[in-house]
Amino acid sequence: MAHSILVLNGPNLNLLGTREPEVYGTDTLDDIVAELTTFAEANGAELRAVQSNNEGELIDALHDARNWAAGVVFNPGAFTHTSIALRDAIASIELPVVETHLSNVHAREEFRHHSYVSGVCLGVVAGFGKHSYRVALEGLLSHLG
Ligand code: CA2
Repeated sequence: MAHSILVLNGPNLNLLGTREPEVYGTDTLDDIVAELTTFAEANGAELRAVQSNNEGELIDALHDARNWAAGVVFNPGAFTHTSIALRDAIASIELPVVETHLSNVHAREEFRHHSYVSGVCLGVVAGFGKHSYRVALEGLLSHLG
């Protein structure tokens, strides 16, 4: 049976491809999701992608994932470094979540070095640009078997 996976993206990631290409690349979020969908289909998985700039909506999407998803690839954007509420949501849903970042947050400003969510995630992928999403999905699918 195909695994259903939520690909969840947080604040400002809807602007990908428009600014700061040296940090985040030139692909739009739609480009990344389209490429990831092709990879997922080739590997027996189906994706649903959600992006929100709103912390509460991200929490709602995680809660809703309990009803249909086998796991989550999640780039929480800057909420990574601020949100205990997202950490609690991830811990409460009891689904494997892979924290995913385009940039290597540890090679950037000090305030990006700490993540509130890493400790409740299955794994963390950072620094491979758009490829971080594929690596995260690959790891998640291997875990799910
Ligand atoms: O590297 C990542 O994926 C981040 O999650 C991206 C967040 C940042 O706050 C995290 O520390 C690391 C920011 C996303 C902002 O996206 C932009 C897109 C286009 C133009 C400017 C920012």
